[in-house]
Amino acid sequence: MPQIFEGDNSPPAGRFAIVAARFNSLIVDALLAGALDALKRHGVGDDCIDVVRVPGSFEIPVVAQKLGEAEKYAAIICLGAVIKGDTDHYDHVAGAATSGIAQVALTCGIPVIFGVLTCENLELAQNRAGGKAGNKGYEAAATAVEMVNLMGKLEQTR
Ligand code: INI
Repeated sequence: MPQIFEGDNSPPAGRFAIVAARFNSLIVDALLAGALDALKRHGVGDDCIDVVRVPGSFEIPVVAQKLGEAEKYAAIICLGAVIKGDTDHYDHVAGAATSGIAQVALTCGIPVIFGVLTCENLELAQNRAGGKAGNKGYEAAATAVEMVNLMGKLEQTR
């Protein structure tokens, strides 16, 4: 039998940072509430969570990178909502946030979780921020917990 490594939902070790955009704050505040709820349910105390607010999703990667470089956090959870408008601004903001967040994860070597909604309209975003499609902020934080536990297990094999 091969050895299988998988993260689980047990209370994770270490600190968590959440970087949340203020743009589309009605949506992002709901994602943030979901993320905090998930961390609490997984046994992460408030004293182990730092929340950093940034103007928009475009600003998330540089702040996530600064937090990652500080080597204080087990994971960083990025929350934002990019909603399509009349111009192609959406594509630029969504693309920069997506590739920037992915890059920070690889540069810093910790889980940097992509909890940025990219939606055609407000209704679709509402569905994903506590509506009928669940709360993607909650899911992002649950993913962070699983990944921290997985990284811990992989660390033990070194
Ligand atoms: N920022 C978002 O987080 N979501 C959006 O939908 C959005 N739109 O559509 O413009 C948005 N723009 C602001 C952007 O993130 C930066 O804050 C701004 O461009 C300054 O750098």
